[in-house]
Amino acid sequence: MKLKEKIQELNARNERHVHQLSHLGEELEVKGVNVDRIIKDLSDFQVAVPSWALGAGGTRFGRFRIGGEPSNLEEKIHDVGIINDLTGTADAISLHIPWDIPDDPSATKQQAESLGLKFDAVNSNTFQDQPNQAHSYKFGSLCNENKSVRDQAIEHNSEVIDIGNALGSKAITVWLADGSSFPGQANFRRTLGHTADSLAQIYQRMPDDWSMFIEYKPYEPNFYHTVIQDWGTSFLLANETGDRAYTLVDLGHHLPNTNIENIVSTLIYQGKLGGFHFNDSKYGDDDLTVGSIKPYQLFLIFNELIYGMNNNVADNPALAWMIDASHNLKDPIEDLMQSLDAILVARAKALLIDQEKLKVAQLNQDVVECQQILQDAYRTDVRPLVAESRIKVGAALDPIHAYRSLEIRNNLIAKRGMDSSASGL
Ligand code: RM4
Ligand code: MN
Ligand code: MN
Repeated sequence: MKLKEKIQELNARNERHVHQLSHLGEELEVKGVNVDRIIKDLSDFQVAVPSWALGAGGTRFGRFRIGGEPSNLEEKIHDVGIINDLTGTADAISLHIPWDIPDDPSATKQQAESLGLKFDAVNSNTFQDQPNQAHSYKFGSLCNENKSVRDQAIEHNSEVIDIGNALGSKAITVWLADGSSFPGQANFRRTLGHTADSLAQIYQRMPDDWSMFIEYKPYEPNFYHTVIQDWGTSFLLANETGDRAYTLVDLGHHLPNTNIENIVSTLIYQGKLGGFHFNDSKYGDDDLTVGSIKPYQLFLIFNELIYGMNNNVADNPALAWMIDASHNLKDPIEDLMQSLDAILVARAKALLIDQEKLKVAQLNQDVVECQQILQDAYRTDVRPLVAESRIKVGAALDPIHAYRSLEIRNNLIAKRGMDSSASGL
């Protein structure tokens, strides 16, 4: 029996869900909420899974095997197919080059299509040296003072674009580790200038219908200065690079307490928000499960994302959504499904915000009422809506429960063994 059919069998036992949904539906209708519209929005919402997320993640101190890890791209795509069947929320893969280079792009594309998957933004990697590489990125890549190093990094990005193009991707994400660890080591102006020049050259190599997403991060791996340290620097570079260059916001790439929802709002206002990497963090780029630490922040971010796209004065394009987490302790498939669920929960709560009422309260400067409106939405248990959005597209009412009761990890271990390992960090 196919996984989809097994899911249907499990979904058939759903009396509790039916009861919870009708109860919530009645409550929300009294408030004037269009429940079907929200369920449809959630069913349609799709988030890409990066190819590096399917294996056990590691820290610089160690890595612990989970068993049945995918050891090649084909197996990784297969695992994303499992996640998509169970959740109905993950219809795309984001490839990381060179960790996952397809030997035969058309066969890879076909395999993905047969599982209902497509390829989202491709990611380049100039933060590690690869075997037989002529020049080292030890002192930076696109920012490097040495032109040969910059040219090599530009060439790599160009190859990534070619691979992505063969797979049907429409965007490249550039995240740079470039910077310096000691004061005086690098010249800020020159490194930024080199980076701008290099990005412009990569931009030239993109097909006309492609976009470039420029990611920022305040620190790590460099600890003194990062060339693209914040959204302002990314925004500046995106503006200089071209119309199809955008800023990418990764939730973990901010100093503690940064108001990320404010950043999101400003970028959409300028039509420059291109992509979004979901994760959660307590300290830095922790790459933890979405919604595991700051679910209220995620809700506030979704509020701005939804408001921004509903009031899209600057024609911001549809966003590329991706989970960018690392799975050191949990089974990656389970962890990714928890993240996808948290994303839908936050989105559903944000969709409940009565924007008209909020605007009136804001204009009346009724601070208490503004907070009531947000918290009334946030405190609603929307899980029945999220479950229903999955059932509607043939995915599992409860993905984790389905995954466990169908013993999917054990089946993968039986096929791939305990010691298989995936490429990535
Ligand atoms: C970085 C950044 C990038 C991701 C790498 C693996 O911190 O978040 O998006 O490609 O990690
Ligand atoms: Mn990221
Ligand atoms: Mn990161």
